[in-house]
Amino acid sequence: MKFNRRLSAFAAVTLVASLGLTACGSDSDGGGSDAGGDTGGSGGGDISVTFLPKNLGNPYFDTSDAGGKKAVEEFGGTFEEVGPDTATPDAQVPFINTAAQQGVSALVVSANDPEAICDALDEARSAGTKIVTFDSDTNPECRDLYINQATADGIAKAQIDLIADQIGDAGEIAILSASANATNQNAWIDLMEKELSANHPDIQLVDTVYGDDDDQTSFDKTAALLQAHPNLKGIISPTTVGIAAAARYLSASKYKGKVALTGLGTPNQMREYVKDGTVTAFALWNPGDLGYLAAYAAKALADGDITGAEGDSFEAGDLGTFEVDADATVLLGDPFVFDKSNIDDFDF
Ligand code: RAM
Repeated sequence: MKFNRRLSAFAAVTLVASLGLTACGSDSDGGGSDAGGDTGGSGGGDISVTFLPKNLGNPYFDTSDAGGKKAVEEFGGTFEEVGPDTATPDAQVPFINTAAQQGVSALVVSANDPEAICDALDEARSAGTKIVTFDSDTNPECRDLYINQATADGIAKAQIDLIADQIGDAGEIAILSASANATNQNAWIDLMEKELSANHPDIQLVDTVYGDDDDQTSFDKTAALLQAHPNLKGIISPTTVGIAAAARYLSASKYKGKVALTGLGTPNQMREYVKDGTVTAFALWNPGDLGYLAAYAAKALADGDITGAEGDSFEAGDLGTFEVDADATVLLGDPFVFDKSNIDDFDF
């Protein structure tokens, strides 16, 4: 449970400014990193925090990990970001093993699969490393804490409300997701399907395809979807990589303005498509806040201030005080909807 803020336009701009979150700031070179990669951020302090995103080269994780770096610098720890090039289930394992061998205080990871990295995480925990998942969880027993960007119900409902509004609450839609095993997208898709059958009887979900959080694959899957379903009215892409690639495809096609597109995107990647009329509205949270909160949670665990028990509370710098909910989960806030009236207020 969170006590003190939601993502309002004002707060987001203020926080973006205070975190220094311009488009993409991180230590990543965007092209993969060696498991023993460069140490970024300021040294000092005795807390070392390694961020391990689903893959490198995704502006969403550039922003979240820059938020984490900012937090680690604030508390005088050592920050590192490592990660694979592709978001495949076990690609993160060697990076987890290296972090454990290095004896880092905490590993902050967005999981490509709920189970595939659990053995490696167990070994790291046995070696004394605290495990914080953020963005995409593992099975709960594999980590100390999960930092959740918004409730899965809220994320699912926001996307269904958006597409229903954009297609007149009737017709065929499809989902363009990330990788097939992604814990976060799969939870959202499951809840979107339930929301459709409960409250939108005239919308038919005709296909769900996977772009693997890879730009070209997502682009190609969009083209294939449109070809396979000539009556498609809309696409939901609950991934920042997918929605940006789908928007690029639609904006240069005959489907522009005819097939609706919504989902989860970053304002900087989606701005041109909102302005050119390809996209009306989409949702997200502030990934910088998410990484910042995850880093402070990692510190609280490493310092022994919290164990992940329900009711534990900790300070997260500029974001204030947060409390641990059931299942060792901490909630950042609510999803936020971006459209042409507000998109220029954001820079991430
Ligand atoms: C992509 C990733 C990430 C997800 C966002 C919405 O960047 O799949 O896990 O949270 O989209």
